[in-house]
Amino acid sequence: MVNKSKPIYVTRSSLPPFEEYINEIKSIWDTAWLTNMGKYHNQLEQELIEYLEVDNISLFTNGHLALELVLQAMNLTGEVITTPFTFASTTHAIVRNRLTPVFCDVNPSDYTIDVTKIENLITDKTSAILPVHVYGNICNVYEIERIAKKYDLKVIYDAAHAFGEKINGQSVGYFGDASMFSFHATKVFNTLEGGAVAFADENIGEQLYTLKNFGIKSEVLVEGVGLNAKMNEFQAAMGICNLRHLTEEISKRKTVVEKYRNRLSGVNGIKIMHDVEGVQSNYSYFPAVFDELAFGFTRNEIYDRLKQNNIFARKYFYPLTNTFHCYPEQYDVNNTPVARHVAKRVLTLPLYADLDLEDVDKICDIILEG
Ligand code: T4K
Repeated sequence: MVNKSKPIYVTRSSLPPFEEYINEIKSIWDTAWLTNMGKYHNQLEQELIEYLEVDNISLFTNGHLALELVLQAMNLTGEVITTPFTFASTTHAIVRNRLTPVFCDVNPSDYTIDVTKIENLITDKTSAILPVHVYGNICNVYEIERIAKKYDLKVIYDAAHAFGEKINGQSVGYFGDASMFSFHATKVFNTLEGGAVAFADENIGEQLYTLKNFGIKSEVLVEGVGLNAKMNEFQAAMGICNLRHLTEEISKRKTVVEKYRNRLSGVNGIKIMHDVEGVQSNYSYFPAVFDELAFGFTRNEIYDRLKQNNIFARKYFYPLTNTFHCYPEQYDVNNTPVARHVAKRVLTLPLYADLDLEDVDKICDIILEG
C-alpha cells in the first residue's frame, strides 16, 4: 500500500536547482528593475521564439490574461466556436470579452474539437474558432485551417497544455492566427505563473504589447482599455532557468507515461492515450477514461479509492464549462454528448518528472485491485 504520510498530487511543479535561480536573479539587485518588460522578460521572449520555432511571442503574467487579451486584440465580434471540455479559463476569456461561446462537441478519440461538427455551428455572427489542444492532444489543425479560410474566421488556439509540441515537424504555435501557452506552476514549463501568445501578424503584437500595459501607448497617449498583464522579471528568470532543463523534464515525464501505459494498456474498460504518429508530445497530462460497465467501477469510485490512499488524481475537465451557471446565458448541454460522456468518466492521473515509478505501480495497483 502507498505510504499514507506521503500525498501524491496530480502534479508537482518543476524547479531548477536553487543556486541556479539565485545566481540568475542576482543582477536584479543591481538594477532594481523588477517588471515592465525588463531584461529577463526580453531575453525569455527571444529564447521562446527560438525554442518554439515561431515568428513572434508576447509574454504575460498568466495564461488566462494572455487568452483574454489576444481575443480583445483580434477585435472579435458576435460568436466564437469552442469546446466545453476545458478549464474554466477558455470559456471565461470569451465571455469576459462580451462574446458568445458556441459549444461544439469533442471527438471521442482525443477529446479535441470535432471538426466535422464545426461548419454546422457557423452563422453570420461567427467571428472566430477557439479550439483547445486539451491534455496536449493536438487538434486537427489542417481541417480547422480549411474551415477558417472558407468562412473567413480567425483561429485562436488554447494551447495551454501544448507547450513545445510539434506536428509533422511544425511547431503547434505555428497554426492559426494565435496560440496561447500557459506557464502556470502546474505546467510542463513554468514561470511560476505566466503565459504567452504566439502570433503571426505583427500588428497583433503591437496591440498585445499595449493592452497588457493598460493600453498605454506613450506617456501622453492611452489607446486601449487594457489591463495589467505583464510578466515580471522573477517570473521570466524562472522561465530562463526552467527552459535549460526542459528536455530532461519531458524525457522523465515520458518514462512515467510509458510506465502507466505498460500497466493500463489493454485493461478492459480503461481508455488511455497513446503516442500519435507525427506528433512530438510534451507528456503534459495522463487522462484515463473509466467505462463502468466494462471496468466494473465508476470514475468517482476510483477517484475516492485513490484519495483514501492519499493520491489526489483530478477530474479534469469536469464539470463541462457549458454547464456553468455563472454565464449570462445558459447553454444546452445536450449539444455536446461526447464531451458530457467523457467528463463523467475521466480522471487525470498523477504525472510529473520526479514521480517515482514505484508510485506509478502503486497507483495502478490501487486502480486495478477490483
Ligand atoms: N486554458 C486551459 C485549457 C487551462 O488548462 C488553463 C489552466 C488555462 C487556460 C489558464 O492558464 P493559467 O492562467 O492558469 O496560466 C490548475 C492550474 O492552476 C491551471 O493553470 C490549469 N489550467 C488547470 C488545469 O490546473 P487547479 O485549480 O486544479 O490547481 P491546483 O491549485 O489544485 O493544483 C493542482 C496540483 O498541482 C496540486 O494538487 C499540487 C500541484 N501544485 C500546485 C501549485 C499551485 C504544485 O506542485 N505547485 C503549485 O505551485 O488549476
